Parts: sequence; structure tokens; C-alpha cells
Amino acid sequence: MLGPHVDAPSAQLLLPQAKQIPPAAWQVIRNVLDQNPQARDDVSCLTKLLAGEGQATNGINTDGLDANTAAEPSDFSLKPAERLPLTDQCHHYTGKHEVPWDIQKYFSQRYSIFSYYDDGVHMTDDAWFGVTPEPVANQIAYELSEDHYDPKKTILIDAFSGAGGNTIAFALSERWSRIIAIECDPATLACAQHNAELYGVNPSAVTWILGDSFEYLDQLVNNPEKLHPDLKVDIQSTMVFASPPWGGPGYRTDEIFDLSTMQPYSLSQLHEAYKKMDHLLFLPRTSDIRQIAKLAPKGEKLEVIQYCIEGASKAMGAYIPAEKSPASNE
Ligand code: MGP
Repeated sequence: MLGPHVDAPSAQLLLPQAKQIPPAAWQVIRNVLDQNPQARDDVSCLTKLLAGEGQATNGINTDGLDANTAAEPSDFSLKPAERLPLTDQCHHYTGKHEVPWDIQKYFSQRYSIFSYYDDGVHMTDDAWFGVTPEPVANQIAYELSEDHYDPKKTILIDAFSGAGGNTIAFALSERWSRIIAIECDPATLACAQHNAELYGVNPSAVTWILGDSFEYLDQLVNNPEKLHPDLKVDIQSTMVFASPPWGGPGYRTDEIFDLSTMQPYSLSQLHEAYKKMDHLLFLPRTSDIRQIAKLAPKGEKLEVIQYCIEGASKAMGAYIPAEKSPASNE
């Protein structure tokens, strides 16, 4: 819609909200940029001119665009990650003899974890323990499709992207206008990006963040003005999927898994970080559902699902709706 102005510095600042801006408003932006060369470089000039256009520009959020031009990329503690290179911690094992003993079991299950494994899927050794097997990741993506879950939620945050199992399934479902996938380990993130490419995920479908998802969510909820413009999303339209570490395979020895002692993040820490948004938590299959039930909004029931492969449960999913604002509780 912007024709020759698509690369103009001020137009670039509007691109993160491209999907929310209605076509009529794009036409107005185009006209303003056609007629005012200064507005192409100077975002405060563009903002003023758009303000003068009245209702036609209602869908455009110009708040803070000036601030964003002033800020240098280094001013943001979190920013969209570049495409990271695979490192010597990223492996594509081809035979059991190469595989460390503690992940040999997972290597034997490699095709149910990634059906395209042989095409060159890469993983860090730690990622094998927590990666969601492909059929389960696809089932979760299906449950969150518009037919089964609130279509007004259009943005998904994958808080622990790992080697990309869930992120890939979410992206291939093509249901989300944006996916923000966060991983704190650069080698694991490089694997996730590589695996997503291998599965044919459209690169523009996922915004990767190398960093701490708690820091991101805290800024998003409490200080969105501090976030890099490409990482700001409307929390009313956003849901969080979190497949956190469970403290290693030791969880299997507990008949009922105590989510208050889960390492390194307890259930209440996770819930506290996500409570302003609907969230789906991917937890050990023996998780104490009494602890989960306590997170239900007053008078409501929660949905808890066992994800099984060949009849055996692999994990439990808990859907927790966003906390209601005091006004809506009345
Ligand atoms: P598992 O620990 O191999 O258990 O994990 P299981 O089911 O006893 O294995 P089996 O094949 O011997 O029966 C099974 C699944 O749980 C993994 O494929 C992951 O999807 C998930 N999972 C396991 N761990 C330890 C984690 C974790 O720490 N975090 C997350 N998010 N998922 C995990």
C-alpha cells in the first residue's frame, strides 16, 4: 500500500502494527507520504499530519513512535533476535553411539519427536529432555485454533521455545498473526530457528527473542513503553503458552508432582508472570491438580488435559484464563 515509501524511515516504524491498520488508514498514510517528503524521514512530522486527518487514522497507534526513533537499538534490553548460527553445542546425531547415554532414550524416539529428524533437525543435548513431541505439539496447536479457542486472541507468546517443537507447530497452523518465541540459550535458539526453517515456517511468522521470558512479560505488562517497538503487543489479544523446565526427568519418581517445588520456576511464579493473559501451561503428567485448581477464577472451572502418545500420558496441559479486572468481577 505504501508503494515507493515502504522503506521510508517513518513508515518502517508503523510496520510492526501493519496487520492492525485498516486499508483505508494505509491509504491516508500513503497520501501523506506522497505529499510531504519531510514526513518520510521525520516521524513526528508524520504523526502530526496523521493527527490532522481525523477519523480515517483511528486504527493507527502513533503513541511513542517519536520515542522509538530517539532510542538506539542498544537502549533495549530485549530485542528481536537475529538468525543465530548453529554452534558446536547444536548436534544432529545420526547414530546411537554418538549420543550421550542420558539422552539415548530420546534419540530412539527421534521420529516421534521430529518426523523430519533426518532432514537435519538440530538439538542441544539439554533440549532433548523437554522438547514436545510433534504429535503433541500439533494437538496443542489444533486446540488453540480459532474453532476451539477464542479467535480474538491473535498473538501467541511461546515463553520457553527450546528447540522449537511447539513454536513450529503453532507457526504451521497459520492461526496466529504474530508468534513471539523466547529462549534464553543462544545455541538452543539457533537450533529452534534452524528447525523452523527446515519445517518450512515462514520467517516473518515468528519473532524470536534471545532472553528471559519473565523479563519480557514483566516489561510487556508493567512497562510496555520500555520495550523495543517490534516486541510490543496488545495483551488483550495475546495468550501465553509455557512449557517450562520441570527440574529434569526426576519428576517421574513422584506419584503426585508438587508444582510448588518445581525447579527452577514454581507454578505460582509462572502464573504470576502470565496472569493478565490466558495461559496454557505444559506440566508433568502427575502434577497436583489441586494446586492447579486453586488458580481458577472464582466460580469457574479449569480445563486440564492429559496428552498421550500410544495410550501413555506424556504431559498435562492446564488452561488458565486471564485474571478478571476488578470491574468485570462485579
Ligand atoms: P519423559 O521424561 O521422557 O517421560 O518425558 P516418560 O513419558 O516417562 O518417557 P517414556 O518415553 O520413558 O515413557 C516425556 C515428555 O515430557 C517429553 O517428550 C517432553 O515432551 C516432556 N518433558 C519431559 N521433561 C523432563 C520436560 C521438562 O523439563 N519440561 C517440559 N516442558 N517438558 C518436559
